[in-house]
Amino acid sequence: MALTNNQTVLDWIDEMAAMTQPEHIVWIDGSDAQMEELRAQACATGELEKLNQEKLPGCYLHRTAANDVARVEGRTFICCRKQEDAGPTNNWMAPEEMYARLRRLYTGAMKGRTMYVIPYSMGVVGSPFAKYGIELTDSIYVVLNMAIMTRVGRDAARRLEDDFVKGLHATADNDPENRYIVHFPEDNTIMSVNSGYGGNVLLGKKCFALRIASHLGRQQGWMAEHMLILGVENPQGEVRYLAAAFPSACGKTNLAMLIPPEHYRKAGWKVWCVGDDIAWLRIGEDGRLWAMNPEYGFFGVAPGTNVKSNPNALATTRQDTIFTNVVHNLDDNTVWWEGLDKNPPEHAVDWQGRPWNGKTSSEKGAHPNSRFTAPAKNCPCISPEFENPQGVPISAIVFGGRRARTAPLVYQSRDWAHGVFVGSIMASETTAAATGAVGVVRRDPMAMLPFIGYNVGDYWQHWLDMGKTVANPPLIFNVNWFRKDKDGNFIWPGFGDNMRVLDWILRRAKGKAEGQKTVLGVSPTYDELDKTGIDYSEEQFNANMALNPSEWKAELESQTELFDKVGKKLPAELEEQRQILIKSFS
Ligand code: OXD
Ligand code: MN
Repeated sequence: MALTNNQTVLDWIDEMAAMTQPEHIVWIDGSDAQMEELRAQACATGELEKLNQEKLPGCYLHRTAANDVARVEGRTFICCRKQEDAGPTNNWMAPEEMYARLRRLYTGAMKGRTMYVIPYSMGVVGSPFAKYGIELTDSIYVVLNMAIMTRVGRDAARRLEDDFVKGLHATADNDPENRYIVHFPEDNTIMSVNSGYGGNVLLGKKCFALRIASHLGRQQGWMAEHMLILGVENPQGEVRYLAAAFPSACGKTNLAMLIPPEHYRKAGWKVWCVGDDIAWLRIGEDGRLWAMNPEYGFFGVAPGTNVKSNPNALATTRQDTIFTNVVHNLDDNTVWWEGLDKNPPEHAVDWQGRPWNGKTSSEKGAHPNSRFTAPAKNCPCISPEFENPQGVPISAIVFGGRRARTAPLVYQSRDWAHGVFVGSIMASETTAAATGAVGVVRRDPMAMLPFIGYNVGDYWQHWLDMGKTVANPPLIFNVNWFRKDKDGNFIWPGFGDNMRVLDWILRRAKGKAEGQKTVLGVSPTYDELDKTGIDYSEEQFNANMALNPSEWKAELESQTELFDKVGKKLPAELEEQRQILIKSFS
């Protein structure tokens, strides 16, 4: 039975059903009974495998096709009327041409299958931030993942209005040659076909909460960003919030769930996770920037997650979690991945379903982009403000990337416009989260390169404009946990010790740390950085903070490639910032 009376919604569903021709249509009400029934069906067909319910209650395993394991940026499109509005960083095709191409792929694609109608909310239902959508899909895996990642069911359905975000996903033949992830921002529409990988098919996430939402945010005066949100509570019980943008698979989940070093904990410091991937930011009545995590769960990278790197994430995945493309340990029907522990199972199945012996095999058992989908409420450090419909006020914005050289551990930008420039020149070594070469440095402005739903030049202008509208803008910082010394070792210990850097950032935000001026802005002095319990000499600090003029000149020079591509849409302020820096390094 339909969960809404909204005629626009119902007409659209009829139209999509007429095209895809499913045998059945089922509305998702989000009830436990319905979810349980779907899990049982998926287990019966082999789409899911039920894991050891004593060790991992409510947990399941899924494997995607071997050619369908990451976001496909080359097949992701922004289809707006004018190509210029999609800009130089997006694939574009005229909407009518793309609709016609997709129509051919969707026609009859759900024959003999069930179309699930998932009403969902991005954000707490009823919150001033929240936005509502429907995803139509023929995949139970998608339904179950959406039910973890978003707020699905009746409450969301009640909020659907004519401006709801339409999403259509069909598994079709899972043909990589005909795989498309397409956004029509002018129609609030997302269409995904021939994939089953989360980032391509959980349409609430990258497609809606970043690409469509960034477009809406520009029109409506707010921002959708690829950012974690965390709260740092001091021993006096005051909590200050940061939003931080890092490219995919650069440790956002680890930072969002950070456990402070022992002496901080003993003194009463706590870190609260509000979100690990996406932040919607809007200006509050108090003139500050407020952030909300529109998601309801975590779609985290499994490899490397362990009791040391991220005990909170690991604890989060111990129940009601769907694992994708990890190792299946057949001895006790649990899961394993590289970097979980030093004891890989011998009697196991790898991410492609092949027999695998972790002690003897030279191949990886889990795919490097294997994932867990886990409810946010499982997280031991989930913020008490996670469900606050108003979100949380942001004291600092942090940009970062994975850079073996060039970028120092941390610096504060001179002001908002300079901070926007710092975000615009972000670069990182590529990871397995998207298809393509891994480890190559690529420009990834604000970690949003694959997620900006419109012209990157307009996006930067929107950032600059927001800074002028927020009466009390947060300070903007840049961090790099990944700098290496001349022997190729990481200089900074990272993980929980990143707390020491957050501590300095928040002291700056409160006007409590003097810092020292550098060409890039303000950096901590050696003394200002807490070093209790770690070996971190002044020499290491200097190596970590060093600004090598020739590396920086090359860095700023290489930025011209992207700036030139942006052409006349490039805000003059950003080129001015670049020139100022080039001069300072000359
Ligand atoms: C993600 C990504 O899955 O950025 O969060 O790829
Ligand atoms: Mn992400």
